[in-house]
Amino acid sequence: LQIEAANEINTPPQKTKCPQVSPLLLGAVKLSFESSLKLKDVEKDNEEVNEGEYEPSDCTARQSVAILIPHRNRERHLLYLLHHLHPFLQRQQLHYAIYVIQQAGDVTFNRAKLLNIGYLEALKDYNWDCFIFHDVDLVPENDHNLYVCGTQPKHLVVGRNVTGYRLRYKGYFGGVTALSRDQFFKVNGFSNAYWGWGGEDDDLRIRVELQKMKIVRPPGDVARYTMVFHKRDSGNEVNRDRMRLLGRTPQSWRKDGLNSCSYKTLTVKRMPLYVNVTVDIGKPL
Ligand code: UD2
Ligand code: MN
Repeated sequence: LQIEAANEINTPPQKTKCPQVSPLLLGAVKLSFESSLKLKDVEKDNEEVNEGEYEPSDCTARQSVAILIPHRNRERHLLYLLHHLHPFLQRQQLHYAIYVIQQAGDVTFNRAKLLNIGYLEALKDYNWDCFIFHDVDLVPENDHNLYVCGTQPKHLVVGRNVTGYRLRYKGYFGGVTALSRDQFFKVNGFSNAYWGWGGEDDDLRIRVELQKMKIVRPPGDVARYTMVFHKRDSGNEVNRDRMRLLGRTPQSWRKDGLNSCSYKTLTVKRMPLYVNVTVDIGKPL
């Protein structure tokens, strides 16, 4: 009898799967961008987050999701995003972690390559089901925009404040996208060849289409974002080669992507609210 009683104490309470629709969702929320906001405040508001990672305590999340943010020199934007994204993801009852992939040095920025690296590095920590490729300056306005993956790749940004909340062009695949581990692997990730601004998102769309997958989007009233105002960064000048590169994607995608992504990890810092991976990604050929 005593042994049985002891066993009972040691058995953790069984968690059930989180509900299909989280009861915590709020819908459209008013976003704030206070210039007085400090990292310490955001850390204090999110004490249940451990080294960028969180899981619901009372149910088992339906998906494990890695949020990948390419970054250099946008600290203020990162702070606003962390401030809004942590509670947003928790209301969706997800098991998630946020990774910030930081390009070292000042050679031309390469968003796509940083995101490939994020995928490869995050998989060293955990076998994530789903990856969200996320611009640092886009804050989701409505938590019905679910950060989970489905049977097809998803584009989560239909509209932004700066473009009148309308899709920029047919086939537009920029800003925030959700691909499962397998979907991203199947397309060999992003191209590593896009240095500077533009084209890399269209390249990913072509890869997805070549695999006969179809991009899906949530309804326009849900897939809304506020983009924090910014000018073009120095070190991220328009990529004048992008049209030529896009023309070659059907020939090059098999050799240019996850399987050819070479880089040097300089540091992995586990901060309270995110994992910071700083990398040397080399320079354009
Ligand atoms: C658009 C797309 C973006 C990407 C880009 C072209 C939307 C909403 N976004 O963004 O996904 O396709 O065009 O490359 O359509 N970054 C830094 N530091 C830098 C430069 C860039 O952190 O110095 C990161 C940051 O996460 C930023 C992202 O790269 O959000 C895209 O750069 P952007 O915001 O300057 O470009 P934008 O708004 O035209
Ligand atoms: Mn932007």
